[in-house]
Amino acid sequence: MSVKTIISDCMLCVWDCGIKAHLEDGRLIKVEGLPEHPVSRGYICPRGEALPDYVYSSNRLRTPMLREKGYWQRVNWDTALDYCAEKLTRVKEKYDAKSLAVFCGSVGVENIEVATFARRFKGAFGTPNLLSVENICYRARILARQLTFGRYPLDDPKDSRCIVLWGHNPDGSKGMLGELIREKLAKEGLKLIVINPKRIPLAEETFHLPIRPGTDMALALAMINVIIKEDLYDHDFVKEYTVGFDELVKHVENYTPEWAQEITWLPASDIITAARMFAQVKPGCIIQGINSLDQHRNGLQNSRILSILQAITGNVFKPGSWVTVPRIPLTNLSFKDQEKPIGADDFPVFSSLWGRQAPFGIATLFPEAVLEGKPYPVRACIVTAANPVVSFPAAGLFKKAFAGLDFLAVIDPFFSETAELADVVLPACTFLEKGGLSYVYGVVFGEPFAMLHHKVIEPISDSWPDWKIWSELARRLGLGEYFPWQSDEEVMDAFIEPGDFKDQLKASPLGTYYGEKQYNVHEKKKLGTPSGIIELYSQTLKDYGYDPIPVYMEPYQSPVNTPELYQKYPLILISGERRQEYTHTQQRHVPVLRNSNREPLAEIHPATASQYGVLDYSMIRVETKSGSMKLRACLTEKIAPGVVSVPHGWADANVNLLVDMEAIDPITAYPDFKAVLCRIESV
Ligand SMILES: Nc1nc2c(c(=O)[nH]1)N[C@H]1C(S)=C(S)[C@@H](COP(=O)(O)OP(=O)(O)OC[C@H]3O[C@@H](n4cnc5c(=O)[nH]c(N)nc54)[C@H](O)[C@@H]3O)O[C@H]1N2
Ligand SMILES: Nc1nc2c(c(=O)[nH]1)N[C@H]1C(S)=C(S)[C@@H](COP(=O)(O)OP(=O)(O)OC[C@H]3O[C@@H](n4cnc5c(=O)[nH]c(N)nc54)[C@H](O)[C@@H]3O)O[C@H]1N2
Ligand code: SF4
Ligand SMILES: [Mo]
Repeated sequence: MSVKTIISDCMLCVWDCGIKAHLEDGRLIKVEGLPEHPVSRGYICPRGEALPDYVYSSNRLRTPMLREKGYWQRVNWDTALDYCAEKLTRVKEKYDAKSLAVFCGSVGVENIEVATFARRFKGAFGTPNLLSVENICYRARILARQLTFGRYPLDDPKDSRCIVLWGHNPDGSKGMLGELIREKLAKEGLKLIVINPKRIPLAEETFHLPIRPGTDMALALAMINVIIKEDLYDHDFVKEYTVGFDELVKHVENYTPEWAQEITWLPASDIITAARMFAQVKPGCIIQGINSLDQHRNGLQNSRILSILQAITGNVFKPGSWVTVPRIPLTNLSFKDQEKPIGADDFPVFSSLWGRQAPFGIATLFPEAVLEGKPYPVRACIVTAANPVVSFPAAGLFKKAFAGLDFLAVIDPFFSETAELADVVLPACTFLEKGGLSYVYGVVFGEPFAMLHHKVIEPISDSWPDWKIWSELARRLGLGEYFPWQSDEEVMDAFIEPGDFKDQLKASPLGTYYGEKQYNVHEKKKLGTPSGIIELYSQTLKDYGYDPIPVYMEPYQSPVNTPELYQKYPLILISGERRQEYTHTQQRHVPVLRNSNREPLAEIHPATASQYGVLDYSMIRVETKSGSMKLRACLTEKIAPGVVSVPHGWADANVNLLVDMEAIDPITAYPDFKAVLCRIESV
């Protein structure tokens, strides 16, 4: 028996933890964390440990599948790809190239190979329509920080003395951060503020503000009011490096803690304490939930106000605050769009900030483009590394749109719910079956670190890496010249120019730093904003007709904004808190994970449950004005009374049937996943 261990990293979710993959006779038998990995430091979550079961799952797609007259047939690659090429050619001739959309999920954004090839293909085909989770997930905060700082700084918790976990539960969504915070609490007496309608594990012994969902902006404005009134802001920093402070002072005058108390369900005294703590214990960083604030009709401004809070306390570009890292030197393999993607005209800041063209359109407008032909018809779609009929809001509408296309192909290692609607399904291999590059650490951790992603096993059955699928399809469309690569290695070489960095990566199996965190950049050079300094007041937003300083806005559905609806739906639904066992809609078929998290549960406070006669673990119906679903209740005092928290990603109990797109953010088109009015009843 031959035994082998391969150092690689897990790409099941965005954090890319280092792993040791143990093999016997070429078969993966065990996966452990990699203590030498400087970012994940040996951390591994249950999904990582379950990788052998995931990768060898009997649910894997083994060959391409073609649907003919309603029946699925296994076919070979030639048949499947010829069919796709013929359909795509027909759609292009009948409409034009831009009637094709390429749709990418979170893997399709984070995995450089999956993302790059999808992008390159759409460029070569001639459509500008790359649609992705960019406008439900991570982009709003990037944009908000760019608008404020002219670049994208990230929290630097290692060196912080005060951390604010704002709508973020690391134990569910970013385990290694939870470990780091616990170490700092034990060793360094870290001050931790948790702002969350739920008492998450890290809130147990620390300062917890159980806020009303969707009202974070009110809290932030009131904290700024206190910091200014009590003269706790960083005078020198504000004077030297920011623009718009005088306007900010006037702006927050009436946003007092007493005003915010009414709105947020938090006592004014706690708001004052939080403001003082954050302004006085330095360095400090707000670690913003990736989307608990952005997924709101005022989401971009929610992210902006946190940037302003960080700036006026001087917590920028210093160790332990928010810092930037250099960009990794990679070759851009995308084409420049010749036409505008859907949504570009209506969401100009999202689509092009200061002349930098975003390479994607507005995914939440996809149903409108398919079903109503607005702003022009989208008639064909290739979905890769995404399961939008479950993961996107207004799930019924998305399903209708995917079902209504002239042609739908899905590239996935598994037969997803979106694949069920397809004409052709193409079996991709998982990240363990291909080599690549892991570089997202700089973008999501602020660590300028990268490693070569080493292939662990051979592709299962007849599955192919994504690059090969796109390349072979392109060849059949006469676009082969743009896809000359023949192996994982050649693909990697295309990303990284030969030279020192490539040599360094190849010589470092455990990964390597490609640069250093950038401190004090504001002192050294002009920032990328029009003024060259930090913009508390954004003239850019003003010029586009948006608020230059964030104004508080109630969630669209709320006791205050829609009191009549509140009469009928007197509870607040929040959706999508992450669980260790699953990445979004994935892994439900992995027995060890399913055994530890069997079904979706609606978390409800016992006092709220008793008002509706709901017992623990009993079946309930959760209903919003858009739809209803059945699932079991989990009574817990951890969740604020009046709030119902439902996880996302469960195809048979899809919370996105309850979330609509009636009020999307006017700047980013994000939907509101987090504060929707609902009611519950026993069934
Ligand atoms: N296990 C696992 N990890 C993941 C993922 C996964 O699917 N599974 N997905 C990855 C991806 S793509 C993303 S985008 C991130 C998401 O990461 P996050 O958005 O940070 O998700 P959570 O850590 O679950 O934090 C959401 C928290 O916000 C709270 N919350 C809800 N509404 C509000 C509100 O209005 N205000 C405030 N202050 N808090 C609120 C919830 O109670 C919950 O504890 O996770 C990543 N990590
Ligand atoms: N209600 C609610 N809904 C939400 C959220 C929420 O908080 N609340 N969060 C949203 C967020 S932040 C996100 S990012 C989205 C995520 O939404 P999606 O990205 O659509 O969800 P996933 O389930 O991760 O789908 C990924 C698909 O990629 C496939 N896949 C895995 N590896 C590969 C590969 O190497 N190649 C290919 N081609 N396919 C692969 C998987 O099998 C799976 O079918 O969900 C969103 N939905
Ligand atoms: S799934 Fe778990 S082990 Fe894998 S990258 Fe994400 S957090 Fe790390
Ligand atoms: Mo996400």
